[in-house]
Amino acid sequence: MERSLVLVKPDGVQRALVGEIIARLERRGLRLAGAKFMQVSTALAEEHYAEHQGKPFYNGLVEYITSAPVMAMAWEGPNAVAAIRQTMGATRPTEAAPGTIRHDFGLEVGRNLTHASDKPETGEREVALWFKAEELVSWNRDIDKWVFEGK
Ligand code: D4T
Repeated sequence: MERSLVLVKPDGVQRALVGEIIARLERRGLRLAGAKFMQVSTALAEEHYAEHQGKPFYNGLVEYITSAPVMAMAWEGPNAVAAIRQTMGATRPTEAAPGTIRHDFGLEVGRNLTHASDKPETGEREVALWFKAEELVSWNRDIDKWVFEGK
């Protein structure tokens, strides 16, 4: 079972799209493992975006993610990382496929509404960065056997 960090970024929160984004992930069949509504510190933003340090958009990225609260979540499921990135759509909203969140609600890469982990290893690392172990819930959902083939 893979895990991915999902952030509804400040633009998604300010535009009241938290429920819409959660609903799309729930309907996909993914299972929520943790969630918290929070103001991101500069230190956490810098650690989260460490791989982009030195790039021209890095400062804007840190300013954007700390500019208002975010909804931070851990979602899980088989192939969760690929499934969630598909539901989010390409990083640039104008390159995102119709029906994806970034296509349906976004226009600019610097206001692309969500973050999702890009690889299973990144998912584990990012969930551990954003959540303490006791903030994550390990549970069996009654519908799991109708969504997860191996259950
Ligand atoms: P995140 O990390 O937000 O889910 O985005 P992606 O995984 O889809 O894309 P990324 O790591 O390549 O970029 C991280 C973040 O930087 C912003 N960005 C990116 C930007 O403002 N200008 C750019 O040219 C690029 C490439 C958008 C997402």
